[in-house]
Amino acid sequence: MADEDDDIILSELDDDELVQQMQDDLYDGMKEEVEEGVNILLERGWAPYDVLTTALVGGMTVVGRDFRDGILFVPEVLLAAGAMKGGMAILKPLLAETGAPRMGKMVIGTVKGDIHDIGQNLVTMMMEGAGFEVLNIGINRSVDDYIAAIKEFDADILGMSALLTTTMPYMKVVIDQLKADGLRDDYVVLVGGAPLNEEFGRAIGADAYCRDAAVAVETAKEFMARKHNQVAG
Ligand code: B1M
Repeated sequence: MADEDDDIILSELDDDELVQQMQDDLYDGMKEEVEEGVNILLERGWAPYDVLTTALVGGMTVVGRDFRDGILFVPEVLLAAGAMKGGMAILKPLLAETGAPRMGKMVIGTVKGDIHDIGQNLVTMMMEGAGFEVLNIGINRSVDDYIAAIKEFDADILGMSALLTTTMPYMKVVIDQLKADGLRDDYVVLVGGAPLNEEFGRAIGADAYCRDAAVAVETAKEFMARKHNQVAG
């Protein structure tokens, strides 16, 4: 039996201590503990979005900093990512259950050469929560994958994610192909990912750069409202 002095009973911590402990557990890749923490915060009446941003995204920010500084390495970051996904899986149905009318359809995926998927999964969850239908085509997606998906899904919006400075230029390859195929004006193209910025979004010909999932939702709503107004007018 474990030494009880070393055991931390998550449910006995106050909210601040619990969030801190969850961030530590996420850092250490302790999926079950992170999941338990998520459930406790929800039971205490926290909004799913606040649990997501404060406890999970906050924890991953620390992981990212230490990964950059060479304190953490890929295997540890993978464990942290697994713990984050465990927490996100609990929140997903709650974020999606707004019962909002369908706002529009979006295809999203991470570009070729890039396997980071936490951010785009989060965008997917938030968009679904806001009433969008989302087809998430996953990671390492080629221009052909994107174009096939937007046609098949009859999407309004194409979302692309990139987390590496080496993969973000691929977004332009996709946009250029849309132009070459005469399809560019049929879709709103939104891009996001930690290394991007507004200037990059403009330079590659995207409609907008989205700093985070909440901005992606707001931006998508704005573009859909404009589209509906155009149709009505
Ligand atoms: Co990687 N990695 N990684 N990694 N990794 C970064 C991105 C890095 C910044 C770490 C660092 O050095 N500080 C660095 C990139 C440096 C650079 O390019 N300048 C890096 C590196 C170098 C690498 C490898 C090359 C490491 C190696 O192998 N030596 C390798 C590359 C693999 C590949 O893709 N080919 C690699 C691998 C990995 C893991 C597999 C271990 C793991 C990914 C696990 C997974 O995703 N399933 C991983 C992780 C977890 C990270 C960090 C730590 C965290 C990323 C994350 O999930 N953040 C990351 C450091 C960091 O970003 N601070 C890092 C949380 C997430 C919620 O945020 O993804 O930014 P983010 O998404 C946000 C917004 O950006 C925005 O909304 C989201 C939610 O608010 N957004 C969008 C994102 N996509 C959007 C799309 C939209 C709209 C908004 O469309 C409309």
